[in-house]
Amino acid sequence: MKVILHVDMDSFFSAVEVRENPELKGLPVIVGGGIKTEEEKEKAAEEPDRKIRGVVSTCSYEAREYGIHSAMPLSRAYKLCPDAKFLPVNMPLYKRVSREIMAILRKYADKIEQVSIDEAFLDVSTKVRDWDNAREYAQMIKREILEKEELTCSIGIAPNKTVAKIASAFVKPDGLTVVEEGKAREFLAPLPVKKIPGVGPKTDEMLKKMGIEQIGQLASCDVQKLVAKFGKYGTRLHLVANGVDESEVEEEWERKSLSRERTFAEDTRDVSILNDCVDGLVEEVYNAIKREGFVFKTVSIKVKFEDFAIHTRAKTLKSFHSDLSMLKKAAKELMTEFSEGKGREKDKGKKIRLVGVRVSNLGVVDEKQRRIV
Ligand code: TTP
Ligand code: MG
Repeated sequence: MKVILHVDMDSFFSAVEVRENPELKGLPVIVGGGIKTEEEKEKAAEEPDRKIRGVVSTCSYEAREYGIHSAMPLSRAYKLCPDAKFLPVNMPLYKRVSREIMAILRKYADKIEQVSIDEAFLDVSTKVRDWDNAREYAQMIKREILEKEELTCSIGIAPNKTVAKIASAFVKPDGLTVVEEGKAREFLAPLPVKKIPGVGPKTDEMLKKMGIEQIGQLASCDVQKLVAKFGKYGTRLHLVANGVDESEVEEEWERKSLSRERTFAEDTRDVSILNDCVDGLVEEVYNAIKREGFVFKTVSIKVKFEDFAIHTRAKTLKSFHSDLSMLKKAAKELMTEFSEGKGREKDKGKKIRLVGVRVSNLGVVDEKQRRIV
């Protein structure tokens, strides 16, 4: 029997801030901004009200009641709740807490895979006797994190990773959801398809057009129909909807690349739309690598044409970089091949459906020693 836990901390950055400043308890707390590029510093000097620069990284559940969420511009959050406590991102603090939490989790797992700063999969198959025992085991983990770190988390328990991840989000904050062997289909059936990790607004809409809103409908849909629409991804969607996921918990958490992509509402060849899109994706990728403390060597652009043909172009730099201007320059250069029709003859004149920006060949800067590891 395989038993997988997915542990995800509740409103992580803001919960850490509240722990450090208990007077914030029960208040709407918003963490965001504080990523200071040279460009941002100049703008901030002109406009000293820091509250309205940048985006929300996360916010407390009290702030979520006002409709505030991650990635929302801080200016909008400020309008929705001007009395909220606005705090800048204090990454070194959250990283330290994250390391402590991962060290606690490691003791409980046969194998552990950290997926982001505040979440991890644990394979506990040999540690528990049955599903009731797995629940008690997860309660022990929650207790230890609460006692040692004064933080709550939500845990999903299931026979595989994807179902465990969906289960951890099912009850939040401070949740614990167990999906026993053989119960995954039943658990997933009533949930909206966008609860499946990786299903974004575009896929959600395409599925809606096929009359599929709940995971149960996806599970009973003819897999060939899904393949016709989504290619290989259709097969994966169908398996997941049926509660099937064979992927293993991978011990070493090594992020190999980081990317963002966007599908246009309408296919386009408009150079200014394409360039704006690349700029936006570059900023998102940049924020993500900053957040996770990465430096990069390789930048790639991916383009999907209207006929679904996918092409990529990559550029590898001589050394590691972490600056926005370098990323922007490389991405722009690569994009001109597509946007200005300098690419392959047979792609000329085709409209573009999707654009992606990726950084790979990643390194991590060791803050103490200021070197790349
Ligand atoms: P999440 O686990 O997605 O969010 P959360 O822990 O704040 O809230 P939840 O209770 O819903 O799990 O992300 C973990 C941290 O990563 C989050 O605290 C802040 C950071 N983050 C960003 O900086 N930007 C983002 O867009 C997201 C989604 C997260
Ligand atoms: Mg979280």
